[in-house]
Amino acid sequence: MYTQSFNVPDESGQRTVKPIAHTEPPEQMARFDARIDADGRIEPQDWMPEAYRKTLVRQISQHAHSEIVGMLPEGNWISRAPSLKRKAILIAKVQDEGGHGLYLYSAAETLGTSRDQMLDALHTGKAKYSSIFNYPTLNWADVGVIGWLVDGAAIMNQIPLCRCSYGPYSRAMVRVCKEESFHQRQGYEALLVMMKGNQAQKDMVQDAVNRYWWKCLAMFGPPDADSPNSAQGMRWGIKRISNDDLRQKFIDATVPQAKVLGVTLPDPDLKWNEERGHHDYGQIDWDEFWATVNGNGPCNKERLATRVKAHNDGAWVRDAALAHARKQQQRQLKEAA
Ligand code: BYC
Repeated sequence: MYTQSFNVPDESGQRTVKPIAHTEPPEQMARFDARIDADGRIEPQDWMPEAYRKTLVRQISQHAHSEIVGMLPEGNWISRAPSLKRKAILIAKVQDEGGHGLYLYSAAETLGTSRDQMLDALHTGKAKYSSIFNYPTLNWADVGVIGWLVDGAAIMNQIPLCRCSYGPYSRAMVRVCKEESFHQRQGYEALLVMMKGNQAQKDMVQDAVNRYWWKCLAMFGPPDADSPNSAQGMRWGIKRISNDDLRQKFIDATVPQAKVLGVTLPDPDLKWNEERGHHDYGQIDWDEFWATVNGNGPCNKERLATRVKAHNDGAWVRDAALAHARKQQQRQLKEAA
């Protein structure tokens, strides 16, 4: 359904980017710019401007946080999955999200930040994570809809990141996208089965779609005109496709899937525009989005409290792993002496 071969004209290159005020050495800066212009990769040992490093730490750590907070709404359904098969699939999916968090924290660590710093920013509410995980999962169909729409939106956003200019991030994204593709398909398949069931099951799916559709469209971030980080992110080859263009691609890809599934997308303004060659769609509630991003969504407090508790409850595991590593190191030193 989704491929890694998007080839979309990168209009961002034409956008005017204000030069960032910096005191970077001009020669190194020129070499860096030339590599970016040639669509080369920047690796951890390479020189990079401080603002590029900071932007990557911000985006990659927010992405990592989204993965581990994203485990929570679905994790709530592991004990209530309707069959052994669905339970096994859901456990594997939630575990994958934990793995994505680990690749991404590792990628961010190559930029000189520590895992502890990043987690501290998350746990104290300073760091952002995806708005979508601050909404509740009220019924089993929500789990299917998260796979179909949330993971579908995530793949749409993440496939271009496989071509991100920072090597460790782009390589991590290749594997993440492959796994996300499985997640998306399992969600869609679970919903297809429910839509062949009784009326109550069909209603459950429609209810979940109604509650998640608009929130998924907001996942792509604010409109391009209100996106302060886009122009510079595009210039640096971190972002390859703009927030609005990705949102449009997601809508265009999802409408036919909804038809096959037999659900209605809850937007009376959603219709094909022959002239544009895309679907028109209604207004996203950006006030609600910002309230959620700023900590006032329905589940923000619960998500953070659960995350902090999980981290604190896991302290003994980290202590044990460290003690084991120290013991092994001492043994090796003794043997080498
Ligand atoms: N939620 O200038 P903009 C997953 C923030 S994981 C919260 O456009 P940028 C999954 C943005 O950070 C999905 N905040 O920013 C996991 C910025 O604030 P700061 C996560 C948002 O960076 C488990 C401000 O708004 N994916 O799918 O150019 C289970 C202005 O925005 C959101 C990633 O993280 C949002 N939705 O573009 C299932 C992908 N949108 O930092 C599924 C990597 C925007 O200036 N990240 N903000 O304070 C990206 O591609 C980009 O960072 C974004 C935003 C497109 C998200």
